[in-house]
Amino acid sequence: MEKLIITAAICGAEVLKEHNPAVPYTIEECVREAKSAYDAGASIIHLHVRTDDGTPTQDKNRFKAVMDAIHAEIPDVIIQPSTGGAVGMTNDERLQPTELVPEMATLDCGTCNFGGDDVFTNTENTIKYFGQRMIERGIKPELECFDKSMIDMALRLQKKGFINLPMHFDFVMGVNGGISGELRDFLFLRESIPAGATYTVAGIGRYEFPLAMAAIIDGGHVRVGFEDNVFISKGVLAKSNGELVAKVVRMAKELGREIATPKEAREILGLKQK
Ligand code: KMH
Ligand code: ZN
Repeated sequence: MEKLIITAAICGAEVLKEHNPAVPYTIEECVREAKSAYDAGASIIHLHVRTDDGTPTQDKNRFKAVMDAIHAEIPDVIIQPSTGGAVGMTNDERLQPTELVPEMATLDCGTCNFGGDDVFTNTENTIKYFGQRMIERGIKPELECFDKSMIDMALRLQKKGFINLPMHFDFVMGVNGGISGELRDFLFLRESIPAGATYTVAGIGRYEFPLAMAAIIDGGHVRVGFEDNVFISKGVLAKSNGELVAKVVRMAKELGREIATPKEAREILGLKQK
């Protein structure tokens, strides 16, 4: 079986220090959390950035400063900026990190409720616009799907030329407004992507580790991190993103699945080697 790519979503846009004091806001805190995840076995850092007071921003200068600082510490790690940003941001605001031409970036494949009164808006035209931008800049999209319909959207837009092959999906499961994180729903999603595609699964909250286990067994890949879950076990806060990654590494080792280095992750995902 292919080696396991672990992505660490270290920061997110919604989770706060009030939820877990180790959630990073400053550049130094982002570097600390990225390094803890990398040292534990993560090969990809899914990145949101904040101003020092914790306000989410898509400012390209802030992204550059954080990405440069992470790469100064861990040069080979794959950094995957978010183009989702936070609910309510405009498309062009969200697209700013693509100006830095990262190896990868997220591409959100549909609109969904996002808890409370929030709606995370990604119309078909938005997805086409983002997909086209990523093709022009040679950025590999991680196709974030919060529901089955978003896989269908991605497949349709691939046929229309807005997404290149091979496709790499991220099943984000358990958002309040998206698909649940139950095993039957995981199987539904993973059976809905074409042969030749890869996927990672991001289980929100209590779904994080059960879905990681399912993907480890299935030959998929895994995303963990504070963006998705702040607990290492029921009621116990994780001390770092690295602690969450280390748990996935232990699970994989028990099941005989080896962990991919960044170089191996690039091979699996078809990225250029650095
Ligand atoms: N913050 C969410 C509204 C992404 O990174 O592309 C969107 C999000 C998706 O986190
Ligand atoms: Zn994100």
